[in-house]
Amino acid sequence: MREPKSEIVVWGIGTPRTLRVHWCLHELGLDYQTEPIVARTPAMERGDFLQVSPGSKIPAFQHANISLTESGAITRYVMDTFGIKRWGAAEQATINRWIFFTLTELDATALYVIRRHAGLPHIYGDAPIAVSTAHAYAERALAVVADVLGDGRSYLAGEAFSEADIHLGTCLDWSVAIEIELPTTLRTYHERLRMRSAYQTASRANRTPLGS
Ligand SMILES: N[C@@H](CCC(=O)N[C@@H](CS)C(=O)NCC(=O)O)C(=O)O
Repeated sequence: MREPKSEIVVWGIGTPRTLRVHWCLHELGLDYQTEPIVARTPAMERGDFLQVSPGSKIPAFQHANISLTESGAITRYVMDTFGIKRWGAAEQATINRWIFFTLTELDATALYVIRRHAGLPHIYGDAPIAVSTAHAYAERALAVVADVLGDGRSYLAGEAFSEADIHLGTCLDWSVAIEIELPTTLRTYHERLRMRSAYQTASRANRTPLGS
């Protein structure tokens, strides 16, 4: 196993999912080292990367003796290990609910289906019906979170920012990039997230050399 040059190492830049990890670390003001692996490039076959991410997926993460993949698991670990705020069980359950909802109902079931079958058809196959139903499914999932935020709260868990906002915020970036129209409530919420200085510095850290 390679020796990390600093205590925390983030593998991966350039996607909404890698942004989640950079953003979380910047929210907590943590120093870390970036290994700028870009999806679907030869770097994803490097032996040192595959030791940390055996499935060849970004983001991946190292701290002390732990290596992790899965953006949701990484942000949870970072918050558990370095976060100052401690939530009660009911609050944490609400946060977990929106993390799981965002990662399964919005990311995996809708946005990634669109990405695979509209954005990368040469790899995953052209599937126009899957893409159009995934668009409808994304809009349905977005309506659910718009409804939650519609009571005027600032963040998913109320007035305090949590990692659930990192996951939803990056999915909103992704939705906007593929021209899904957001309900007004989500546009306002999205703008609130984008104004955070940690979001802005993390976005710069997550940029690929080509800015794509
Ligand atoms: N569920 C994983 C998804 C990871 C994932 O699919 N990452 C993409 C980039 S966003 C990737 O590594 N793609 C390269 C490939 O599938 O070969 C997470 O949230 O971390």
